[in-house]
Amino acid sequence: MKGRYYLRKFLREEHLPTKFCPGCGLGIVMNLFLKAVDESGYKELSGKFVFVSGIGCSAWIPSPYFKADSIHVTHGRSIPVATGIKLAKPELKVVVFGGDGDLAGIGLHHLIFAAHRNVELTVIMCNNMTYAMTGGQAAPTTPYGVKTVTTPYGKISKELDISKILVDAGSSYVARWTTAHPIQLKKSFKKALEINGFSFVEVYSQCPTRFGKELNMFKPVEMMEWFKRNSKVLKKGETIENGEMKLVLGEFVERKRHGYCELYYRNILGEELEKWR
Ligand SMILES: Cc1ncc(C[n+]2csc(CCOP(=O)(O)OP(=O)(O)O)c2C)c(N)n1
Ligand code: SF4
Repeated sequence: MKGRYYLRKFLREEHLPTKFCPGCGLGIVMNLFLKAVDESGYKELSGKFVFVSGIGCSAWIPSPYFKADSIHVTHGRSIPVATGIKLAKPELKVVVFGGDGDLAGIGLHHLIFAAHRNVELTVIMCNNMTYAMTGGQAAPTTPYGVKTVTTPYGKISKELDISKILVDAGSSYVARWTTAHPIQLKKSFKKALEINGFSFVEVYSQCPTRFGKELNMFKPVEMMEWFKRNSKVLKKGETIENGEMKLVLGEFVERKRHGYCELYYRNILGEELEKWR
């Protein structure tokens, strides 16, 4: 733990090591998120954060590992539960962790409406391009042409660009990186936690066990090198169109909008939320 003092602060050591496969990207996401929390000045998670997740490998990032209140809910339903928690306890940071299947497959409509309403949540979507926990079925995010157990002839639809949809839906903050871009990813986690509105960070994360083999990449590092080779960081002013490159990365939007919870308290309950900031 030397040099990783924040892990001791925020993780329940009795549950370590994690159950993730060796080389899985989810450990990188967990580590960088906790570093971002630490650098944002939080001394502890408990009493400040609530973590909500559905079902899937990615949903196991916060619990049982984080020293904080956390809840696992039905597959795909983390956003409505998180919204309810935020409305009842607006003083808490409510953070959702989930996979692309959970958030962008079965739960997609919840995600779009949370962005549209600008609910003050931070949502971290680990996109391993597959349903890893159940054996590697194709997800909406699986790229065109990739063979999986449910697309034996290769997927015949294009991957859904979730970040783009959530920019259009009205999110306050949207960014996308890969586990091979740790500095940018940590910075985006910090920004997402700071922003008062719906913030979304998508992370391409390697699943060597279930997805790597579909791409003939058997080592985690091969997938991370592939992320680097096949990605493009969007420059200021460029649009989020997926052109010739597969993985378009960057901070796609950062804007000020009133949050749903703030407006609910002001317009319906007649209370100002400023006192909690
Ligand atoms: C309502 C319901 N449908 C299906 C399942 C089976 N199931 C569990 S996890 C999962 C997919 C998980 O994929 P993803 O969210 O991408 O997470 P990953 O394991 O890839 O991190 C599915 C289909 C379930 N638990 N509940
Ligand atoms: S199956 Fe894939 S996503 Fe799940 S823990 Fe293993 S490597 Fe990670």
